[in-house]
Amino acid sequence: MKKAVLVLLAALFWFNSAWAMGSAPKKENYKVEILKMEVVPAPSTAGLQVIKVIAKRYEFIPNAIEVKAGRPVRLILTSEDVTHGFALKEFGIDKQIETGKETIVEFTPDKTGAFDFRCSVFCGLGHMGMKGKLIVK
Ligand SMILES: [Cu+2]
Repeated sequence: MKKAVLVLLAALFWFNSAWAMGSAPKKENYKVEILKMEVVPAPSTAGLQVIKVIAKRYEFIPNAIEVKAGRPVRLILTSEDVTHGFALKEFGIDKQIETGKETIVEFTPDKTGAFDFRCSVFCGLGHMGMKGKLIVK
């Protein structure tokens, strides 16, 4: 008698799990609600001011760069001879300009005025005189 009950229970258990696995899931299990959708904007390049600057012993060309305040600036720096540097202390910039590649400096000037930039890598006897001005209007 006990054996018959066990067999019945086992059969019920099997039937139940087989039914659960094979049965079609209830529709509401697949209900997906979109509560919030955000559109993430790409970084803004609106008004980007792109300026190419050549560094060579012992000058920057151009040596006066004029930009507008509050708009992003991208300087594309290249060297025509040896490794130079581009230091613009007022905006916390100091980058090496290696020969044979472009060095990119990006910043947004948040104040107006004239600010000195200079070579920050010793490049020869005229190194100290290798400088220019950033004019932010
Ligand atoms: Cu230098």
